Amino acid sequence: MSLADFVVVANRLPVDRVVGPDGEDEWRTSPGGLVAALEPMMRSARGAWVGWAGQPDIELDRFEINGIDLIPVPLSGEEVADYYEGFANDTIWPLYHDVIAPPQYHREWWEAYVKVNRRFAEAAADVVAPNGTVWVHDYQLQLVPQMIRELRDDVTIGYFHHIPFPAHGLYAQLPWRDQVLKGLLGADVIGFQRAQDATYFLTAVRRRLRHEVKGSSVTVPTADGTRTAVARAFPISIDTAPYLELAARPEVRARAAEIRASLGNPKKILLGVDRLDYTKGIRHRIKAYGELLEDGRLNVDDVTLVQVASPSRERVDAYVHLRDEIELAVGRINGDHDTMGHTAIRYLHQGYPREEMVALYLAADVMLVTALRDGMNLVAKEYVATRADNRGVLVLSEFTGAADELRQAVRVNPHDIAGLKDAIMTAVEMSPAEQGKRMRSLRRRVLENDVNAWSSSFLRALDDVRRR
Ligand code: GDG
Repeated sequence: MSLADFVVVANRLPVDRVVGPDGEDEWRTSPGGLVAALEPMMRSARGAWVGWAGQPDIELDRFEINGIDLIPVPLSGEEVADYYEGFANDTIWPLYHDVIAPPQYHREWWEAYVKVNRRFAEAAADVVAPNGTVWVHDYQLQLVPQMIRELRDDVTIGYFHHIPFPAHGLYAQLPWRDQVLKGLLGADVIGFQRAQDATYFLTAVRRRLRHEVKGSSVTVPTADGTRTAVARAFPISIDTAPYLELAARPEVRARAAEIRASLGNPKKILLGVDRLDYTKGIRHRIKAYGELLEDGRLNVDDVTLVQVASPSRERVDAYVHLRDEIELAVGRINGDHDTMGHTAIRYLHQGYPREEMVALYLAADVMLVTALRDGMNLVAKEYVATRADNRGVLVLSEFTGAADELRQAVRVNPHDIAGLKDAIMTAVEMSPAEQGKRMRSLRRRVLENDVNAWSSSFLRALDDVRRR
């Protein structure tokens, strides 16, 4: 088996199984910013990607796609239920998003999490070349850094956390809080989205494990002395090139005009694009918008809210309830306000190809990002990247990682419905000159700090550690 100098470990492999032209199953790379950012590195440095192929109960051999070596980690149906839907998405996800939904603590989920994390760690340790580099991704795999270190002391290990890290008062709820901190501290560099996340993590390390913390460095005791782990912010971004390219394509621009026309050419189109998740503040957004129609500050002949809520985690109870609540609210608002020619909310519980998403961004006068808690929020950055016309307004929750960077957005606290209503009105009524001024500054920020800048800066930090 050939070894890899650079190994990415993530819950999912960057591929989807599709039915090919002759009815045969085949694999297609799933496009995403992470893949785009890592591809050059993967190709130049004998790279491999360790992850689950997305289907339970299948054993797959190592395979190659577009020059990337893929190492599938098998999961049984029960492990998907306990490790993935259970511990990752019903314990860690709600706890780390400030308990917007109550986290469920179950010992058998934790046991599955430990077992599956070990499987990922072993797969990575088997494939990494001597003195190679492993980059572990996200909250499904928090124990993997330390597990790899125990198996392979020679490799440099990075970990990036895509979601928020909670304040100590909340984190302390986790029955396995010390084990998770130790798991993460197996990495040489632990990256977070915001400076705040890194601070919360370092506070937990100091208070729970009593390790010495100086600035962003932690002194971690080892069997034969100590080592240093660094925890700091590396705000993630998007691969801007495909967004710029799609936004300039005549057929995508024509599609944007077609979308406007099919909604009855309202004066203003408001847009929300989210996975259907309770962290995204979709209910708060819809409530504020419904009240604006009710109050007569907005009129259904002039505005439409397009809400794309792409299906997500449909076997987790909290998501089933959320969907019911949102659909009840949408139905009520539309029932009260729709006319034959105009709808208040065009609600779409569907996923779309990227071309259609870009057409929607181009059609939207106002982009509503009202997350209650969000590691970064890439939708905000995608909207900004596509607006080469320097028009459009981004309404952005201060509880997103993106808010640290996108200072020229209209900032909101989504819990404050009155404030959210005022922010929506500010966006709807903003003059073109003001839109242009803000959008130019937002675009500069996103175009200069794209996903390649993010991965380079993380890998540079890892390299610094290696040299030390
Ligand atoms: C996690 C963190 C952090 C959505 N619907 C469709 C579709 N999307 C795309 C969006 C965007 C991506 O999915 C969602 O990214 P977000 O950042 O908004 O949110 P999460 O999925 O929660 O991601 C988050 C991120 O990791 C990266 O570190 O920013 O905070 O929670 O790219 O465009 N894409 C297509 N069709 C859809 O229907 N093609």
